[in-house]
Amino acid sequence: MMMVIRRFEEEAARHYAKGNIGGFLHLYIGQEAIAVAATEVLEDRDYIFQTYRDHGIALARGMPANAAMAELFGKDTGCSRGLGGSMHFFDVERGFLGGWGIVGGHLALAAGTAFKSKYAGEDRVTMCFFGEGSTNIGGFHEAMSLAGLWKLPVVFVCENNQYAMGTPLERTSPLKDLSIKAKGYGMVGDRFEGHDVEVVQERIAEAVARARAGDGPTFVEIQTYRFRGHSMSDPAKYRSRTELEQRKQQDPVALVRERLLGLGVDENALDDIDLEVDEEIDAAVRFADESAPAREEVMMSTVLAPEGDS
Ligand SMILES: Cc1ncc(C[n+]2csc(CCOP(=O)(O)OP(=O)(O)O)c2C)c(N)n1
Repeated sequence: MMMVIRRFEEEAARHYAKGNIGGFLHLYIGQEAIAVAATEVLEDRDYIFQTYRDHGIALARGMPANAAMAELFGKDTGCSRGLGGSMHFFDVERGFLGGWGIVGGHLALAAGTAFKSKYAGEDRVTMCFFGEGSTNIGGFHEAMSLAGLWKLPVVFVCENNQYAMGTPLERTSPLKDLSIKAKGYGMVGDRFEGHDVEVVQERIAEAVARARAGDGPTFVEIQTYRFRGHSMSDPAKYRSRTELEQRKQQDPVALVRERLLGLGVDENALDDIDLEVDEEIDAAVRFADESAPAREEVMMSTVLAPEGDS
């Protein structure tokens, strides 16, 4: 799955450059271990929220690559009927509730679904992903405060990839360890590195178990790094080549390959998986390319209330 995400996004970048994808495109390359491990410990009935950097989590949650690529291409067969594009993936069936563009805004929505689950007595956990930039936004405070007070079944996952657009964390936060913030909201905090998929899975499972047992929310800070710019229009000049190269030494996808080889898995078997992934993504591009564009009547039906409705 980490390879699916990696190849999906490399191909998305290529088609963005070719002009086949419009709007914004924020890549998740380098952060894949988090999406795969975190969604692995959730049940199908659980809810997930993510920012605009949403392709990885959506794919890990089971969204078909076809529907994801078609959305990027602005096609009617896309997961949001081609109306949302990269930042607004949505898949109600899989409990993937977006794809949100307002930094910190969706944390309150996550507290909302968690409140609903608790109120209705449903065994559902909400997992909400966001960047470290969100932790300075008013919405973060509101959501964390109510979640802590009402012991809501939610896991707040801060993917600290070190930069909010071009601004490093030390220029926006007096804290290096963001997980300390959890204490102020009466919830458990955790903090760990995000490049090892097994570590992420083990640690995030603890937070999910806590929420499911009715023991309240957790704020998890996962330290990670994005290998590409903030979005496709960002050449990322605010960081050095050396820093980037050092971080790439901890490429989560390469680490898994190394580990599997170390365990005696046949290299050809891994190459076969890579080939299968290539085929899946190539097929998704063909599907997106050949699909019909987003339809005006669908767009109008989601923007305007039918005539006569008040
Ligand atoms: C309320 C709000 N302010 C500003 C922006 C512009 N903006 C988009 S992404 C971003 C940086 C967010 O960084 P972070 O939360 O660390 O997430 P990352 O992009 O690193 O995943 C900003 C400031 C926005 N979308 N919403």
